Amino acid sequence: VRSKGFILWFTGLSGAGKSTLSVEVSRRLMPRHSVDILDGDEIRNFLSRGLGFTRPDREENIRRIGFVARRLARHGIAVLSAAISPYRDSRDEVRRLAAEEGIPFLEVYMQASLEVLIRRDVKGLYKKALAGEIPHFTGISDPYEPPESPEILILSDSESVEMSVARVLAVLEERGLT
Ligand code: GGZ
Repeated sequence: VRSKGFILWFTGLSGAGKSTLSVEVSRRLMPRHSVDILDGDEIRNFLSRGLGFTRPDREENIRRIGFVARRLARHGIAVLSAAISPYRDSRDEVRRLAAEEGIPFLEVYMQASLEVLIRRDVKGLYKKALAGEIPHFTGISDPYEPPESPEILILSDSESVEMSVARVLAVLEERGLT
């Protein structure tokens, strides 16, 4: 039988590890699933070109990602979305629409302290944001609303990627999705 589609929705601040974890999880799913990653960066270059970071633009971005994610999941694809998706209402709307269609939706909250993100600052974005050079930067000059009851909570400050991957896969297995 063909495996069932689902949506794994990663959410969290820039640098919290959404892209890394989604890539590693997708590698592990690949042998048994068709997998697609909808990554913030890539989506903004193609599907959401021209959208910025105001609340309405972020909401529109998430609406589009949610739309594509549901389409793909309906066709049996394991969809991994990796966008900051800072607004609870936007995420809950994707969740609601997925539920209406019977598509399993699992929110993965990549929790990371700002302190650690600022210290790591892999792309130098926090430094710029703190200097006021990036307006509406999530966590610095723009809000992030953490999920209240994510299916999976990743403590990205303290957990290894391998451990996070194992925990995501364990939840998928529990739900009969692997
Ligand atoms: C947050 C920003 C911003 C602002 C540019 N705020 O870590 P990155 O660099 O590679 O990924 C971030 C990405 C965020 O886009 P998303 O589509 O994930 O955001 S949302 O879900 O809120 O629509 C970051 C970069 O773009 N970036 N400006 N102001 N992140």
